[in-house]
Amino acid sequence: TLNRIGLAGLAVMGQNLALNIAEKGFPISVYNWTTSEVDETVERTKQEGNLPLYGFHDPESFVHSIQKPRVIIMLVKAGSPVDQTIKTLSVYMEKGDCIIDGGNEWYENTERQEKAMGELGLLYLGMGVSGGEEGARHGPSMMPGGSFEAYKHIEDILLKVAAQVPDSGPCVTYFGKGGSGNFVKSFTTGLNMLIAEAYDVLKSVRKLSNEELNHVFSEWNKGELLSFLIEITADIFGIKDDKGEGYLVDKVLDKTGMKGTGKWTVQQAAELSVAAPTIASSLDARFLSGLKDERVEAAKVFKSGGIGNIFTDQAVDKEKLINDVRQALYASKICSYAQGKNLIRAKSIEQGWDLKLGELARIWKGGCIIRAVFLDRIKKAYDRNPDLASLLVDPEFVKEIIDRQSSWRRVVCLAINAGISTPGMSSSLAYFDTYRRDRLPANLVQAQRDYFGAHTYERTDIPGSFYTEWFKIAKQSRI
Ligand code: NBP
Repeated sequence: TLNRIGLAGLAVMGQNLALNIAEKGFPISVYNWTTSEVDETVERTKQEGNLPLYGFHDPESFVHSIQKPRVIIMLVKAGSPVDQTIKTLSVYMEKGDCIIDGGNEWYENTERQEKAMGELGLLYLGMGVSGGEEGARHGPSMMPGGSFEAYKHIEDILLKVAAQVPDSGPCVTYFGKGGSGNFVKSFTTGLNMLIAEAYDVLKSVRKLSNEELNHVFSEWNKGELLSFLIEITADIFGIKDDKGEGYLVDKVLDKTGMKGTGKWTVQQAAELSVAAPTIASSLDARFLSGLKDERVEAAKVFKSGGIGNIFTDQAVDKEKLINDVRQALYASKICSYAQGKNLIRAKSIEQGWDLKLGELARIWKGGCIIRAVFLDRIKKAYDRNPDLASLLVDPEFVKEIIDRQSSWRRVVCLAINAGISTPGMSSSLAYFDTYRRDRLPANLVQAQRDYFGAHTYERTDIPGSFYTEWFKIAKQSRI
């Protein structure tokens, strides 16, 4: 008998997703171009309860072992491995069969593949899969985009395999046309930087120990900040160094790695003219963290000039500070999501994807790295008003920001005075303070532009476009 589905690419994600699919009762064929991974997966299947998973060492028998119309999920590295895998498999596939790329491919490549496959009569889906190894094995969040017909072939499997969240259903939905699923997956929020800033203020200004930080973050994870990232942050502060004294976090080099998703997000924001300062500042912070040697030198230069690293302030009330930092983190997080949502909406309009922002928040609630109760609030905001201009003006969020703004300002001021940079929290606050003002100093910028470049300006009182000979008038009136 033929199997219901196939999966090619048996590294971490592929193996675990294949086991998950088999466990949900869908017989699956698996293939990897290096055959040892095929045997390893089959072996694991035996250990995990004889699931209906069948290994194949050559692409032809793999493809022919699957029911028509065939559906094959690929989980290989983005870029040329995807091209090569498609080339290898598609020669044995027939009209109406379907390939799904479950990897982190850039959305434009997905659209290119979809077009090329269409010419061969094959259907194509780009499906972001979130949740890492754990998610893939026990329930990921999945973002399929592309051919709706292809989605329908596999919908029953996806609904069972996805993370299941009580009261909100499986964490999967058909996203939209083209590369929308991949686009949304590659998008980042900069939240881990905001959390790192909260840590910095508590540790550097008020000298909280790792034990205290472990306690603080565990408490935070019981309230409005409850999320995967806060949970793992609490865990990190509790882990001792296995190679020496003290805690592991203090031995980790302060240099952040990058996979490119932050850069993509910021590039897209710039191209779509969407302000995303919280996300951009997180990317900049990563760039600066990479200059470890330069920073060590700079610290020496300024220390010898009399400016130490930071100014601690033990006089600050500890409990009050912890409370303020929690509120500042929450308010900044609202700004980060407001920017992210506006960016996704602008892209959806540009591409004609018709993405539903509320649905998007729903399917992120389980499995994936940003799962959070917070997403429920976002979903409700878009349920109340699907055309919401910004999360910042949803009545519930307005209330939450107003309640938190004094704490937020206190934390940013404290950090500035202590000489600690909090780029995410500060730029979020600047974003909020810019967005909520009905009159900005942009009048002066526009006047300058008209002065030096005759770019014209609009007036507040009379409709139309105006030009003034600023230079001529100024020359006459200059003192
Ligand atoms: P990797 O991203 O490390 O990719 C390894 C897989 O690609 C192996 O199966 C490997 O085969 C295969 N491969 C390569 Br490399 N070159 C190939 C080629 N030319 N032809 C055919 N196969 C080739 O694996 P992963 O971490 O499981 O991730 C898979 C996808 O899922 C990636 O796009 C990744 O970005 C994405 N993703 C990963 C995570 C995560 O937590 N790891 C989370 C979410 C999404 P080989 O073993 O024979 O070399």
